[in-house]
Amino acid sequence: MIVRTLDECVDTERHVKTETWESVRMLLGDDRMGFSFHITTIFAGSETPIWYKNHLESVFCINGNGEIETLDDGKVYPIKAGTIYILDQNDRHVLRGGTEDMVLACVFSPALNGREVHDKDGAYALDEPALRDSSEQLQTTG
Ligand code: 9YT
Repeated sequence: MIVRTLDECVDTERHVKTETWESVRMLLGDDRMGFSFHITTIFAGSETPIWYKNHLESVFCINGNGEIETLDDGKVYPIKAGTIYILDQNDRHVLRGGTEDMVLACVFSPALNGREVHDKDGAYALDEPALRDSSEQLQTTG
């Protein structure tokens, strides 16, 4: 079994920061689960175009508010604590932070490897290198 805490992962290699969001990647490809798990914060008032061509993603809102627009049909869905959205069609979308930061629990399949950030289309490549130092995996035993 693997046990980690959010506090142990914050401000390590697992913590990826951009202008509109930051994400703490608590479970990654080298854990060999077939999916990754992240706690992501979408900043209030921000807008992020995303198109995960290579990944499926499910996103559960823990706190805050915002909205998601699916670009193929122009539909806008509010997001608040308790909402899940499931990108089962590799849907092109825009994620907007609301009046406060939106805290999300995200699952990606296949797993991310560590340091991915969006490319020009808002996608992650499939061949990103894994985190380099396995001693930073913060695995707790015993
Ligand atoms: C919800 C979402 O897709 N946010 C962008 C960041 C992503 N969740 C990640 O890399 O952790």
